Parts: sequence; structure tokens; C-alpha cells
Amino acid sequence: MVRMRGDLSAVCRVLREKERFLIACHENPEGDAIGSELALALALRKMGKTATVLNADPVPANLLFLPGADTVVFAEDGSKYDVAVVVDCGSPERTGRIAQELLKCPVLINIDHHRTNGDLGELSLVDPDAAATGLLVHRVLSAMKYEVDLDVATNLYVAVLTDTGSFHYGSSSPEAFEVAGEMVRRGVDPWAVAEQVYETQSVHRLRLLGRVLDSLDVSSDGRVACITTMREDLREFGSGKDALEGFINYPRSIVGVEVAVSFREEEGGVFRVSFRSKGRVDVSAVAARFGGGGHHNAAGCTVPGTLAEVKKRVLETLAAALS
Ligand SMILES: [Mn+2]
Repeated sequence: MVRMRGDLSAVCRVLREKERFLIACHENPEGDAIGSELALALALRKMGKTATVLNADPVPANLLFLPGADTVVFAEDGSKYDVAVVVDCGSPERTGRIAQELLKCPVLINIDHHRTNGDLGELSLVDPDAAATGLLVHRVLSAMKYEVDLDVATNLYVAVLTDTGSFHYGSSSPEAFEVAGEMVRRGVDPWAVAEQVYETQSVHRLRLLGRVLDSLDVSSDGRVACITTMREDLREFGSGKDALEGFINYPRSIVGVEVAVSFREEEGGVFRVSFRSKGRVDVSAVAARFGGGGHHNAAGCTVPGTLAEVKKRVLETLAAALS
């Protein structure tokens, strides 16, 4: 089944013809978002164009090694650009406070693989079956006959590596392995990258993990496991929310657990809720009930209320989805 939407050749034509590009991704960016936007920006710059990466949030510490990461800006006037390119982002609101600058660009291109993508942008390339947005950027660059160099290759490799959970997930398609292999052929060193992405955590982060795992709560039937992070926990360990990336894999790894849930307290009496499912449960549908979205096996939403209220509402909705 081909579910790809959008027009690859139209996207390539705009990238070829226009000169000034403003590239953005979702808030709280991770490897696929950063890798996709940097790969595209570096390639456009090599083509002699102006490409600025504008993000709402900082590049996570473990991704600062990525070529081009030091060129990301956090404020910019969108009216200076011909085209906005939004990557790995299912809805315009997910770009956060920079959305207004993107909307100042006369043309908006949307490159994404979230199945909840509502086709923001008049020009799009959306493929829910792609394992990573980085693969869609690779399709674009290939179609433009762009010769991928090591800097672009490193970004694309990290996009694919992180969004497939280091090739653990069912989304790890032949294309994901093929592109990763091509990037290795172009000089990417898998161990050097893995060490930067996965083996550079601080002592504080590991202690924070201990605290968060203390909150582990498993449902009586053993099918749902959740963890909770309060703002006080992050403060105590001097960590930002990006330190929590990957913690949800621990409750998911419990034998018999089908869905892992992470509750993270945010300012203003709301909780960010993340879901990871192992198999048949479509957590994007559960997240959508609360106005969120994502993928079959990984999704999220923001829910107002106290921890007790949010947990009750979310876990009841999840239990209904599991029955
Ligand atoms: Mn992604």
C-alpha cells in the first residue's frame, strides 16, 4: 500500500529554483528532527543557497556533535526568506513559538512521516510508512541528484538511527537499512556516532533515571507501565527535559508490558504524556483523544490537571484501547 502523499518533483523544483530557505522542526527536537533539518540545510548551502535552521528549543547535548548543529538559530525574521521547510512535524502548532515566522514565508514545504500529519503547507512530502523523516530528505536529495558528503551523511544516519530506536522498531524498513548502509559507505563511523548519541550521559542524568524509575507503576494486569517526572525532579538533578529522552524504554522493556506511558509535569498545571507501544496497540489513536498525535508505536499529548487526574483519565482511555 502506497500512502505517500505530496509531490516529490514539485518539492525538488522549489528547492532548486528558490534561494533563501528557513528550515524548522518540532519543539523538543530529537535525532530525526535535527538530523533532517541539518542535512537539508547543509545540502542547500552546498548548492550555493541561503539556508537557516530556526528552532524553538536548543539542540540536545548528545546531538551537538552533528555537523551544522552550531549554526542553528533560535530567533529570526521569517520575512527575509522565500521558502519555509518544516520537517518531522505533524502540525504547525508543534513548531512552537517560531510558527509565526514560518508563516511569513510565501511558500511552506512540509516533509514528514507522522500519520497524524494534517498536510500543513501547500507543498508536501508526507509518508507515514517512512521510518524517519531523514529518509524523505534522502529521497529529495537523491531526486535532485545531490552527491551526499560526510557531513550530510552523518545527519541522515543519525536521523534514521534514532527514529528506528537503533533499528529495534518494526518501522526499520529495508529503505532504513539501505540508507544507513549508504551513509556508512560514505564514511560514517557507526561506533563513533553511537558513542556520541548514546554513551555521553552525565552522572546527573543517570541519578535522575534512578529517581524517575522509583515512580514506576505497573497496572494490575501487567500490560501498562508508567513513569512520572515532576518539575522538582528535573530541578533537583539540574537537568532539562531533554535528559528524559529514552527513559520510557525502561517501563516498555518489562516482560508482558504492551504500552509504556511517561507523565512529565510542565508549567501551568499540564502534563506532557508520552506513549510507547510494543505491538498491536495504536497509541497515536489514544493520544489523539487528548488532542495529540504521533505514530502507531510512539505518540504523545498534553493533558491539563493534577497528576492523579491526568493519570486516571489517560490510563482509563488506554485501558479501553487495550480491551
Ligand atoms: Mn521522526
